[in-house]
Amino acid sequence: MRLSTATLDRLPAAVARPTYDRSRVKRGVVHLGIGAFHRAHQAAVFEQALAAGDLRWGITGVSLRSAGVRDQLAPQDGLYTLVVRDGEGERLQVVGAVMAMLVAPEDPAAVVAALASADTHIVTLTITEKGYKLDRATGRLQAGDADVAHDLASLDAPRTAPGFLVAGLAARHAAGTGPLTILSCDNLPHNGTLLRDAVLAMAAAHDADLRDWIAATVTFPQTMVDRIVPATTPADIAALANTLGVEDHAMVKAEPFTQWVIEDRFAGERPDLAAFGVQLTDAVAPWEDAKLRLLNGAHSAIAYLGGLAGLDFVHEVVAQPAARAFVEALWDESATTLDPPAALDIAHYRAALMARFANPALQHRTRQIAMDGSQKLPQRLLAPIAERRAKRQSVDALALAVAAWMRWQSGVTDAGEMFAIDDPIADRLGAAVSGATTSTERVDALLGLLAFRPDPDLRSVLVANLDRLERRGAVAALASFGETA
Ligand code: NAI
Ligand code: CS2
Repeated sequence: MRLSTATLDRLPAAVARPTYDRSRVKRGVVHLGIGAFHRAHQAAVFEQALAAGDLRWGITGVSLRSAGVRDQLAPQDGLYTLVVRDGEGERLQVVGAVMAMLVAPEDPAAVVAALASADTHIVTLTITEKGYKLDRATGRLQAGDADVAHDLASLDAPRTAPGFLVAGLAARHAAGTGPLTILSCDNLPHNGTLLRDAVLAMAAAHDADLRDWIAATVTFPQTMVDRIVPATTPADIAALANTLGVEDHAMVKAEPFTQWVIEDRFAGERPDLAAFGVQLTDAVAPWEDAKLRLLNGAHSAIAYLGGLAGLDFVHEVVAQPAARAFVEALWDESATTLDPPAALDIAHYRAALMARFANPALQHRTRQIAMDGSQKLPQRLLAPIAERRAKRQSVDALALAVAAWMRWQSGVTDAGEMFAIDDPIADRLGAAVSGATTSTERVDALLGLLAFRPDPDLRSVLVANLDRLERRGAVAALASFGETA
């Protein structure tokens, strides 16, 4: 038996559930890319608005690519369980905010209609770093991408997120529908600006007036989003079924910590976000830099070094004293590149982060974080490296982390286990590795793909680190890092 409206009253009393009348909820939010993170983060905030009696904030969830999440949620009337877990215990909440699900390739017109609806005031996106279809070095739409080319030629049945947004905005413009706020919730620096650039470039290719109208009336606030939400596993679903007494195929699991910082620049209506824990501010960048460089930078380092060492989970990596000391050294380096907000105490933040990584109940896979490294490294590790090198400062820990990403591209762990590289430019990464005969050539070829040019000193540090990883492995590299640091 599945979780659904009909089975809600069978759940144990301790499980929180919607107390508002779902039949009266309007759909004020369209979310593009309804993966695990949205369900555990933004949807939990809109759920609070609904629970407080503001029934404008139901969500239309859109999958841009596959039907998987719709197929999980539809038989459950959009209901799913948010499982919040740490070493101390577990809190269960059935969330009712997702009122409708669309699968874009099945019915692109329905997605455009949802974006154009007068009820829709906010669009949120979690489409991963690669979903923006921007060449980050030039800031232009990826000319060689077939879906981008399709949407640049016609928006009759869009394929990309920028394409859908422009088609929806064109319909709003034509009908004189009210203003719209579009919130990128991906881990990208200046995510609002990047999304705005992509949307304006797509619009300009179709209609200069539309482009100007979007530029003048639609807002794309910057956001910083934070909550560790590992991919759900079949074992998670089976364990939850034991507790609930019904099966929930759409559950998500998350840590207790959650943070959403949004630039206070809404074009139209919004819920009382501050009342639900969202921080509204004029300056998101200092929050974003701290999060991307400390949390995500360490995450990527843990993923590649831990993954090479054969460790499956983040908490297993930080349980190793050498790895923990290395993460602290990485933070010592990255922290000097930050200009933290007054409300952020870096020492406290670091201690809290380490405790979050150590959460044994999350089972966050190093391989999940290792995905899409080409899209993640620039903001997490390369930006702080460039800034420290510009001041002639050492980058020993950051360089070992980047070298671990390079070693990972060989597709083999230190124990000889082969794996596939999961990255939108996996082909080019693989060719860069196999086409090079020395570690120096590999460093040059791989960094070239990220449009990053190291100075000569940095280049030799990277080569030495990659050499060490190739010859002796991640465990030895971490141990010797501790000896020399
Ligand atoms: P997920 O794998 O559950 O969902 C990913 C979503 O992105 C899916 O809807 C998928 O269809 C869509 N997507 C993937 N590639 C795409 C492409 N090329 N074009 C358009 N859409 C595409 O992953 P999850 O956990 O929901 O994370 C998604 C993003 O959310 C992350 O990449 C990150 O930027 C952000 N995020 C995730 C956190 C987490 O801990 N899971 C925390 C903070 C931010
Ligand atoms: C992780 C993030 O998968 C990754 O790359 O570093 O998704 C991380 O879990 C979140 O940013 C935490 O907010």
